[in-house]
Amino acid sequence: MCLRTSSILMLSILLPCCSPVWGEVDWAALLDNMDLSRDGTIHWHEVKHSMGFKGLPKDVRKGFKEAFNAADINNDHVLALEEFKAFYARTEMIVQDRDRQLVEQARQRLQERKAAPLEGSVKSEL
Ligand SMILES: [Ca+2]
Repeated sequence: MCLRTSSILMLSILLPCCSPVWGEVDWAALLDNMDLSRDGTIHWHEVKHSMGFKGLPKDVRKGFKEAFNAADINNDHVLALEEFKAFYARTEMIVQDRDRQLVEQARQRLQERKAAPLEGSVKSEL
């Protein structure tokens, strides 16, 4: 999956109503849509209240909080437009890492399942 597609998927999770499927990402419009308080910045509670956030796994939500803090360059507890873009880039990485982990876990389980009958037969011969 290319970064661009992943970015759009991430936006779809948080903002399913307005994510642009094709064309350029209109960051200002996305920020504006998420900006419940209409102050031109994104607060953490606005991320938490965005559609899809509550459905994310706990570790991903925790990662998003860390990403929010990391993106908040000037430590004013809100994200301006450039910080908002950085936040999204970080959330993309979190989701991609998690996808990789899930694939790796599934692969390991499969290998363990394949190995299990062999171990069983070895034990029964002893
Ligand atoms: Ca800030």
